[in-house]
Amino acid sequence: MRLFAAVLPPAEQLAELGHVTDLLHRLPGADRLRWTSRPAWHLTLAFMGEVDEELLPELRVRLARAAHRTPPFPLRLHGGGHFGRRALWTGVAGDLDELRLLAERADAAARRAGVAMEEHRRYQAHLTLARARTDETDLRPFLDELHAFEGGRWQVAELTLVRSRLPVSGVPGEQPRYETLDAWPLEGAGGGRSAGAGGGAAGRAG
Ligand code: 2AM
Repeated sequence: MRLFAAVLPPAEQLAELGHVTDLLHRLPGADRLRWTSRPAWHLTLAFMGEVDEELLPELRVRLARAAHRTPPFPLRLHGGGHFGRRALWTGVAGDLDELRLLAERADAAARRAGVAMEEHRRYQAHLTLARARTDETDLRPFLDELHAFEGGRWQVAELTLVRSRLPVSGVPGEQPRYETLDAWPLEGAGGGRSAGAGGGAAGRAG
């Protein structure tokens, strides 16, 4: 099954983002983008791809441990950005060090559970809002609108394991469906940056 670890923003923050995307949807050219839908909005910590079901018990144990080590931390949705000429996203602000550590711990947890993770890329926290169908779409008006976006702060309190089911219908533009498999509370006491998979340990593990 196709899995990833994520932080799911609370309903209030998703509603705020919904107001912004309502504005974005009205901009010229919006129909040339494929928009992600609110139930699918998430911040990926670690993308695992296809994971053998046999690995799940060990993966759960290790993700629980990653959550146990990490203290709750503040985050807010913030601004916007793009990957290449096609992917439009909103970013985050707040305790980005703790977010990055949680991402590294989730990555290390998966590797140690036996998941063949891709090469470790620089972690860029983002929530994908839309993807352009071609390189010709001008993303600037959307980025301009997102520029001033500041979502309300929340306390990240959970690490979530999500299953992604890719569309099988062949209908163009159909989105994957996401299902929460499990979630673990962040329980670290704080000041935990020396505990566990800090700075690059994820790259060495496995
Ligand atoms: P994206 O939003 O930038 O596409 C589920 O696919 C989640 O995992 C998405 O948030 C996706 O990021 C992220 N992800 C990271 N690496 C991926 C990969 N190689 N293939 C698919 N999704 C990936």
